[in-house]
Amino acid sequence: MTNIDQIETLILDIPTIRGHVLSMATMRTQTAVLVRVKFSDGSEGIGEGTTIGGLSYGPESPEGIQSAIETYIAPALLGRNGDDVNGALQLIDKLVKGNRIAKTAVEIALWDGLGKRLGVPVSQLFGGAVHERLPVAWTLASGNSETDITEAQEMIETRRHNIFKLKIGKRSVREDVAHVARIKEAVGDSASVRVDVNTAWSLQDARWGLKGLQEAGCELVEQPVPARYRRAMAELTKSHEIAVMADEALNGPEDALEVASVRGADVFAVKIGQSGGLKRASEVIAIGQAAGLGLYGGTMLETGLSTAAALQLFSTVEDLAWGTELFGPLLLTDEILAEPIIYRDFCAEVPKGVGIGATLDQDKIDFFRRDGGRTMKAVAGE
Ligand code: MUC
Ligand code: MG
Repeated sequence: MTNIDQIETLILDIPTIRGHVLSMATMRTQTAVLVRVKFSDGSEGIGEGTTIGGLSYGPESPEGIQSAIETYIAPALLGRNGDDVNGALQLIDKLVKGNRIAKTAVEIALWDGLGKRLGVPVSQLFGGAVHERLPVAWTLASGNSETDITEAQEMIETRRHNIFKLKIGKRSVREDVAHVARIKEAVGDSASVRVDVNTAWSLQDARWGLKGLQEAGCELVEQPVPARYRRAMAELTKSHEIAVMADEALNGPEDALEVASVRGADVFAVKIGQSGGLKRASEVIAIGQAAGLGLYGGTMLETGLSTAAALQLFSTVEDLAWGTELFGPLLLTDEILAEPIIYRDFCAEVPKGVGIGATLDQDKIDFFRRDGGRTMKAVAGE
């Protein structure tokens, strides 16, 4: 039996290439919690959990993610059979409520270790990849329309992205609609323009907002109202042609079922971190498919590590009608993978190789780690 011998965590702070202006926060760095699981046969698995803008996006902070893993999740897993991923998930769900991002980081490391020991990519553990590459959106969020237009045009010319998600909700609805209309006019039919309001609007704002966005040629609006406003989401979904996507409303399969049952969205933004891991994300996907909803591969702006894990899962999904936004590594000033994910022809390539298909660049980890060298360790038998 291959036991779980040791679980280490550390926090990285990596600057972003520009300020990333969202309705609730402006990001200048991204913080990632890395997990390394060591097994008794010498194999290892790595995983990562991120949130966005400290505690401004959701209820888990990077420090809370690290603490949940160190204090509650790691001690429960030490000494268990490393191949029994489902058993580990059941145990963690019993002992730890919520804390989905912390669970995700650990679960990815377990899948990665299992894939490496079996000599297969993680996609194989989910039935096998049906895509080698997936379309990737870019988020325009400089806070300035002119800068966003220049950025979009460069992305189209270099064939890196032709799907753009605009972050809105910080300014008035009228100003936001004008901003979106300018960008759509500048890119025309060469790109798909979508927006993410990150819950900033009231239902009243959203009624006006969706009307204006639709007239401006915007194709989709993500989470216009707060996550708990399911009936408002249902009303907006029913009364406008523009697609409505649920993001913050989807914290795992139970939420997915409730949103689907009130028809509170046309599209699910499936995020591995928000779902509680690859397995729970696959359950969210199954519910979306069964309800006839569109699917989109979302991100919590992870580094290449969990972006690779997300690509493994999404590569197994037959129809991701709205593509993905797995551009996290491209928003950061530096790469932490020894072999970065390849982005070309408007797509991200699914990493080849075993496990999640990611190897860390140790020099970069040493450079960006917050603690300057003090890894937190839980060791079996101690
Ligand atoms: C979100 O709310 O979807 C995804 C892309 C991006 O720029 O921010 C995230 C979060
Ligand atoms: Mg979103």
